[in-house]
Amino acid sequence: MLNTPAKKTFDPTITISAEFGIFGIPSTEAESQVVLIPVPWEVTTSYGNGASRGPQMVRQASEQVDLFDLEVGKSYEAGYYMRDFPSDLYAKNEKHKGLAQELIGMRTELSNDLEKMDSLAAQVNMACTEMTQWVYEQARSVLQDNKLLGVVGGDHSTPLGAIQAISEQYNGNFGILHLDAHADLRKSYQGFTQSHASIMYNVMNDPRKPQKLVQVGIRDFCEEEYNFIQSRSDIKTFFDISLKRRLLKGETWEALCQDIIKELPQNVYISFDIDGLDPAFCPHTGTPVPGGLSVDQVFFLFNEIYASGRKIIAFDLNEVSSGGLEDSEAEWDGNVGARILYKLCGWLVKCHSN
Ligand SMILES: [Mn+2]
Repeated sequence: MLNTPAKKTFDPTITISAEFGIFGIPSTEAESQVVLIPVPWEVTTSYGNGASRGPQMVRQASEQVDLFDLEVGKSYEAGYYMRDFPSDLYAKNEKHKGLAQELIGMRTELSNDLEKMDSLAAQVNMACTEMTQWVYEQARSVLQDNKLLGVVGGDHSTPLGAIQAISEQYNGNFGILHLDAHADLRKSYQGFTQSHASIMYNVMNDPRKPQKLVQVGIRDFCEEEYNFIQSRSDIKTFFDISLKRRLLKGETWEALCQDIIKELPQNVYISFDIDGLDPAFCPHTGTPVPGGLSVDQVFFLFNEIYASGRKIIAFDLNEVSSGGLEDSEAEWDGNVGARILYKLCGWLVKCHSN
């Protein structure tokens, strides 16, 4: 049994490590039921910078979240723990992001040094594959310890290894609830096969794919992605425009949530790209798109998933970003991210109680 710790003052100068815990909960990994893996990675980020700062921003802002919560109750007593910041992975991210930027620059300038461009692409794709393997191994170790898993990115390419590990654990008997502005179903993006814009294409073409991919909030996608959605009976997309039209005509969000939940199997993995929200809640995320979900709508949806008797089995939260500013200048993004992370942890624990 843990006591509610006193709130700490926000200090952006503090270098945060695992000894500070998350949400101010002073439990060790061994004492915690939920283990979070930070993945500071944004190698293929195409537009805004700073998604690799996500784990630090969320951890820092988590100190301000009150543990008392009317929906998830005292789930936190199960203990939440974020693993230590992986400095080696962050260094690898910095190096390969540089190479990716160089390649994008050469493409833009229509360079004809094809050998160099091939070499850069190969190095970037290899680093991304190694990142996925690292996340897979981290996720496996959490699951083998009989703990509950959450991934905190990083850009949206980060959870692939975690989804593979979860799929093995559940023999493929699970669905993904994918909250995002983007369909993320591109075969590759800017020449990168493991791009943030390809995560769900990679997930759905993996032998360890889920039974169903249910996308919500999608409002930025290309024709190829739209056709891919239409061609697959195991993908159901609730486009933002369709949801908004129904709401504006007077349907309730509750009715829409029931339609979304009906598409999900019993076991639900949540992949939450913060840009699925209205950009007012994530102004510094890498690829913001107007429209989107409110925090209230998302929290309501989580509640309804639980009420339906479905089981949230793991999650990722990604694309919380500093936008390339100092972390402290994007404090709001971290604040919203931390509150979402808190609910995800809480519902995860509630779904595994009894
Ligand atoms: Mn995404």
